Amino acid sequence: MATKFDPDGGAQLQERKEKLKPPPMYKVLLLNDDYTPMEFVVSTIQKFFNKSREQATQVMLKVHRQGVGVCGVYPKDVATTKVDLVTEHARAHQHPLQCTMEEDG
Ligand code: TYC
Repeated sequence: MATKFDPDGGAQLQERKEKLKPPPMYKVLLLNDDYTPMEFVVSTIQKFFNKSREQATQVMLKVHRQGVGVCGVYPKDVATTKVDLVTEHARAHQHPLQCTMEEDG
């Protein structure tokens, strides 16, 4: 409805809202390797991705069998921090586990 204070009845606001996209989300991925112990991968997924032991085991087995698996999907800054923390944790324990991220969708 057009009024003295809003002559176009909110049309400009509506236009801007329609162009606003939600921020892109990023998948955090684990990659398989031949050396990192399965137990270390499971405990790492539990620790950094807030998963139960059962959920973490499923993700670990998927990575082990298929080469890659998704641990979670997050905004870019959160995903970047998770990749850095997991990589640091793996290196601190001298495992070659690789964690990376890619845009979702
Ligand atoms: N393939 C490893 C092994 O047999 C286990 C493993 C699973 C390593 C997942 C990395 O992201 C990984 N010990």
